[in-house]
Amino acid sequence: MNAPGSDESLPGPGPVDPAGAARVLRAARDVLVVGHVRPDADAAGSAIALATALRRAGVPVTVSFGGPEPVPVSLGALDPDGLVVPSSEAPAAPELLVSCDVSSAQRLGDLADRLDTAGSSLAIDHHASFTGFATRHLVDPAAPATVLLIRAVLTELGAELDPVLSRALFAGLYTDTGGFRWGGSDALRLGAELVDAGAEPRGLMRELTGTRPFGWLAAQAAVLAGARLEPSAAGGAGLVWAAVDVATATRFRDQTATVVGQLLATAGDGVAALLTETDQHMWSVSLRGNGSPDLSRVATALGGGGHAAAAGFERDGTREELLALLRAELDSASG
Ligand SMILES: [Mn+2]
Repeated sequence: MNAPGSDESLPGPGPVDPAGAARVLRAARDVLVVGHVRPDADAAGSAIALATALRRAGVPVTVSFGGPEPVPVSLGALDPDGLVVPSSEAPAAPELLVSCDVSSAQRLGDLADRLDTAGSSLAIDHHASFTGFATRHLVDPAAPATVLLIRAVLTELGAELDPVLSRALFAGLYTDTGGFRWGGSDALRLGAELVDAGAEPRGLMRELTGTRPFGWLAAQAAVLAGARLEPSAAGGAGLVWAAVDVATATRFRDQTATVVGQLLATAGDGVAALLTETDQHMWSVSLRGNGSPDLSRVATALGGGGHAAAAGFERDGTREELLALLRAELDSASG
């Protein structure tokens, strides 16, 4: 019989189930929990919920997100206990690195070096494009959000849902399912459980996405006025794209994410792309579609990843160079 916490009691490298992940987490004495760079609500909510439960279980834990970009201010609403530290303050060599909603090592940003310095790593993710970068992984591409996998791990850890955990999980669930448009009855059941445990959707979503500076109206109008429709792209399904220049992106850092949804609403059965210039000739591209062509395949070919209907990548170059690459990959994925 193995002593509690000894390595012999832990699952081996490779895939683990939620119970196996919980055993790895419970045995750890120094944990760094991270999400992907420029975290969305699924990455941030997953990381904060898991870290909150671990801290309550007496496991020393820090949360961080890879820089150089700061964490979107609005996600502070999910972190009332102040668990998140800047990546410059994240432990240099944690015993255990846990990544939430991270499909590839690149998506760890400047925290990717922790894969080498940490004692071991555990990835919890739902991307079809997950690359298998961690020592152990709990990955289910059928899960509509990483927070559903986190919920299963919390159950194994014996964590009781309360308003802090529920708000963090609900934020990820709501946003990654497109407001429960997909994810089916599992997502709705978890949503009901979280509301019963104290997630209050109206106030929460207003804190996360519902407020904008007044100046965003004019900036958004300019971005949308520059949108272009290319009917013959994506094998004839069409492409609607718009670009956010670096000045607008810097000024309205947290506010641009919803624009790609507006583009998609006009794309019919085609694809929407929002190209955001995060730095001179450095682009972050969000892709949205209807499941076909497979945007995960398109984004992966261009250095990113994601899901069939929602994916993204980051790349340097001119806007025209990126569009040319995108058109070519969309055609090849549509063929
Ligand atoms: Mn996600």
